[in-house]
Amino acid sequence: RPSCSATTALISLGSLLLLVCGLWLLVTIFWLQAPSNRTGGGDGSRALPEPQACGVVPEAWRFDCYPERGVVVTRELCEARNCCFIPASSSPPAPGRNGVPWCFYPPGFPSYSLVSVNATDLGQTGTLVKTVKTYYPKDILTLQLELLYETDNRLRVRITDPSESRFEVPIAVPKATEKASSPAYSVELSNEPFGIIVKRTSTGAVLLNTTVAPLFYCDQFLQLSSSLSSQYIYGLGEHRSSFLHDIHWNTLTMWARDVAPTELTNLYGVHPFYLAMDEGGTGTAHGFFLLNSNAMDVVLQPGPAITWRTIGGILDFYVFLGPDPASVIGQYLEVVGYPAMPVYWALGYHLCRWGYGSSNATWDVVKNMRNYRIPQDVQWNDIDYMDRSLDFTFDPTAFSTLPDMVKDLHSHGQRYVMILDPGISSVQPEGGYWPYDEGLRRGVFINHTDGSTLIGKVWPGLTSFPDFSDDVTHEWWYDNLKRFHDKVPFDGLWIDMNEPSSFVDGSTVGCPDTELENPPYTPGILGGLLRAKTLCASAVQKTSSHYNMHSLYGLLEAKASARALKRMLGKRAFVISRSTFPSQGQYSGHWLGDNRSHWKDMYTSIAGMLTFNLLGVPLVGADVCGFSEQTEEELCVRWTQLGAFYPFTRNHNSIDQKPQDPPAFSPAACSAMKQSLLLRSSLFPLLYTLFHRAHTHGHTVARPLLFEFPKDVRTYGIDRQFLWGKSLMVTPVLDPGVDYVVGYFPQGLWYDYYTGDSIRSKGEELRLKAPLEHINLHLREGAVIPTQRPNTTLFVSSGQPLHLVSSLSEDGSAGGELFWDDGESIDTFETDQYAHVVFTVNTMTSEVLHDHVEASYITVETASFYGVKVEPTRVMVNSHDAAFTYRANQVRLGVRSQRLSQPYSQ
Ligand code: MIG
Repeated sequence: RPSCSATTALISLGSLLLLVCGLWLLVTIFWLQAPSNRTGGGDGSRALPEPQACGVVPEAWRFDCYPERGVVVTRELCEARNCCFIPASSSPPAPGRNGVPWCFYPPGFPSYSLVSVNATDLGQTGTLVKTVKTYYPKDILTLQLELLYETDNRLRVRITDPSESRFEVPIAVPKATEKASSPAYSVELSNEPFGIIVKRTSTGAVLLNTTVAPLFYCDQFLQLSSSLSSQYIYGLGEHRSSFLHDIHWNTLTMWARDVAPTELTNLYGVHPFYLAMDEGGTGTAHGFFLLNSNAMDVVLQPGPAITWRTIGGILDFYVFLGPDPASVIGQYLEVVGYPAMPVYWALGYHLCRWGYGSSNATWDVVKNMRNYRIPQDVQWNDIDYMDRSLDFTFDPTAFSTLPDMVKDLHSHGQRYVMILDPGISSVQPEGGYWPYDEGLRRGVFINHTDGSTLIGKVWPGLTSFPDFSDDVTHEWWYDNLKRFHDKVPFDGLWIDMNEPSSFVDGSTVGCPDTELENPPYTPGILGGLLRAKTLCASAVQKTSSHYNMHSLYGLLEAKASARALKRMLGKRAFVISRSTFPSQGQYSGHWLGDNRSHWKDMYTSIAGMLTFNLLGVPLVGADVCGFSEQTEEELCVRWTQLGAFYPFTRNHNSIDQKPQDPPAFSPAACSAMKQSLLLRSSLFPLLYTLFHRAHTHGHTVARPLLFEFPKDVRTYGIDRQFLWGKSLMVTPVLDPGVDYVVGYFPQGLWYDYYTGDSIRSKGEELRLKAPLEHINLHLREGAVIPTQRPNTTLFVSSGQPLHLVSSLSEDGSAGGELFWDDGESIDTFETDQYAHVVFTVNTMTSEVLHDHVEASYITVETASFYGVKVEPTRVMVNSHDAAFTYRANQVRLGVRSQRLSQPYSQ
């Protein structure tokens, strides 16, 4: 049977030698031999498309028929695929971007037909058939279609091979039991060629239309295209880009990869999900999620349209109807899982670097921070703490005092986190190495197809890689962690290099030459090969081949790590992972990887942070002050200020760079950093409550402006500002040498967070003062924000009374809430061990919605009200006169440690 890998022809093209499929010839033979296989109309010829037919396809709607890289696509090659060849009028829009395709599918290019449809309990099922094979091997000519009307706002579509089971992503998704009763969507099926059109019932907006290009379903080449409802597309991580994706011939390749964040390159994580605004600027939004873990290209083109091109698994996708952006995210997270509630200290200030060199040097940094009374909750160590880079060891000389340092951290209410890499040394160090020996004994490592252990190379040298898709490995991982914890009582884990990363391609002995290693089509992966800087695609894991499991490595390691920590410590797990996949937020947070100490990297971190909030991993931040290259003082101050508003804030630095912890800078810079960290601690009650909302409702923590102002198109591209929750707007300085910043203020009333000064915006850009020690923060009208007196650790500050800040709307009202629990017990919400207080200003009331012993610990000491237009003559708290001051529209009140709840009695 015709197959690219089986049959090749050498075509000489001027001085260029190209190896391509001998396809035209083979297809012809097929037609002569099997004409009776064809069904449906058509004259049976596969003549080249008519030039007129090609010419009518507008450039924006040309779907690439020749996506192979490194090939100069000629008319001959293109026509061998029966595609249209028209050299485009313009050159590619940006280097690395593949502009208008010169070779594209003609109208009527062979695709599947829908030959039968039947109703099912949950929707419909149908059969798709096709008679003409494509130019990729192993076409699956009969497919099963399943439409599942799972909820009123969620449609699921599965296209599978009815004759053979194919790989499916091993994450738990909800199973619907009855068909949605009044879906917000309607589905139309096109028979010939087959296509799905999904519309929003209320507006008729077309959210999906897959008839725009042929469907491919070969064993290793599955492709689905659709129109997009608008040019406003978000998500599709992990990539370095603006928050709003450029749809101008932008190919986003997905395949977990260890590489410093670079534009147009596949990075550490894989998230085939997008959020899109509907057409017409109505503010409604929808989402799309392709549940597939294989290497893939996601092509955005100006149609606007999208193509999903994956090399394995099945086509299994969801459409989420919103209708507002925030509900789209909530609906997506219902499928992949809400993020875990973080342990309270996860939200504190983390300090780290590669190359402290010794435990005493690390300890000195902590002590210095204490001397300056700069907040610090967590101290970290990078790989230099290890003995010869071996996991579960520490350097007996340079880090001999590590256990003492960790005890000292604990006695100061601080925590300790260290790095672990998945690569386990396979060379016997002197004295043996239990993790490897025991791992071999239990069979936890990933093997070659011949059953031998796959050996790669990472920091310790030759390494084997645990297969976290196997529960046996989880148990072994736990045992290792426990043995190490008995020596060094760490509190959380930093899991790095888990793409998984290797310094050699595939393995030390290479990889076999198989279809998995050399698929007929390879997406635009950095390095050009699936095995580039990772394991062989053919390597064997418990659940499936590494070909299918590769991009799940970080997810499954995080799952093993979180499980182990919970079991060992009996508290919520703290895990930060470099590689991520949908549902990651249930197990870990994420940092954005190896950025550089550049202003541009600080700016792009906002898009990264916002995107991961959309992807259900709200505990996210970038290396503050920059990882590689030398930072500078001004950058580091501005970055610490911005970082104070990352949901996860960690200053981290590469080896051989000068120290960049706050005391390493001038007194003025250090004090500016300290102020921003104190500010962050003071906002902990708000931040913690937002994480509760993320955990229970799938809300974002760091939130793009468009989520709160979806009707204001001017917010759609904003990624230099963001919100915490719905009300606190952060406008950081992202440029050197300025003492002002321009920010966009959506229409409404805003208050300067520090002064209470009001701004009434028509929806305009404003120039704000921003001296070096200042980060602009504004409160939107109608909010009540719980804050606390800050201290050097959250352990201390979280015991302080509340100060409530209210920003009155025009009619004098405001509202807010507080979630409070012991900060570290597992599942406090699920087991009713929490307090939930709602604040409402009209006359200000606070109502304990959910009472618990936690509520009796909370007291309110002071309150500010922004936007009180007339000086009051009297202010009363619980029918007693209260002392207050009035100045420039604001009332500040002493409440004298008012309890929010009666002392708790059971
Ligand atoms: O090959 O552990 O992204 O944060 O400092 C580099 C050393 C390995 C990469 C991580 C970075 C960390 C570094 N690691």
